Amino acid sequence: RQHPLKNTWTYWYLNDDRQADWEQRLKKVCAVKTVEEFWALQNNIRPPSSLAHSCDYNFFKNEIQPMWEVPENNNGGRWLINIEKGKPGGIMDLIWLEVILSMIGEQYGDDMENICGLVCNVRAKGSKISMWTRNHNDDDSNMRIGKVIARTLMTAEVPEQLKGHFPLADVLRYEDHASCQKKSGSTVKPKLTIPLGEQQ
Ligand code: M7G
Repeated sequence: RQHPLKNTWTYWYLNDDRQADWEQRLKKVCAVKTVEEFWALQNNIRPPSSLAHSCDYNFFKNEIQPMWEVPENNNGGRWLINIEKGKPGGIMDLIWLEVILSMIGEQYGDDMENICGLVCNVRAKGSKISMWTRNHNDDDSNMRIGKVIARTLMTAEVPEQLKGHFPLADVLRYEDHASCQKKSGSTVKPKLTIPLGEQQ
């Protein structure tokens, strides 16, 4: 007998075909409804660090499509974790897995309703992992969510060879999607920030 997850989660992949339209590059990989299905997929899919630059992974809740245009995201925003260029790939893979486990494990209480999914952008200029939330104006909910992400990163078990890279990130920044669409990510003024490394 399998152990059902509270929500169904879908893995999506964005390929690196730069000639194609962005929406055509986005493919649904697989949906998981149980703990066992999740690990069967996780153990067989390539980790983000082995994707080519310009590819993305998305891990989204229920039927939510990982794009700005859909109703669940068009008033939304994201908690952004920047992964400095040059960090070992294992850091990105660890953050990706730990934050996914916090979502499928329903660590966010009532704020789960505000969570849409998790994105990993694999980029030569520095990769990004971000949790998308539905309402960029709900500062209280977004702040509670950010604190759980921070705690997740600060309490993750870090393998010996990566211990020199603790904390796994310096700061979490919350940005609304509308600002990101207008400007390149690094110049968006965040609405909320959470420094890591302090008492969470
Ligand atoms: P990105 O992949 O979020 O960041 O956006 P990057 O600068 O690190 O690569 C890159 C480009 O992908 C955007 O300028 C859009 O052209 C396209 N794009 C990204 N997202 C998340 C969307 C989306 O949700 N919808 C559409 N239509 N295009 C998107």
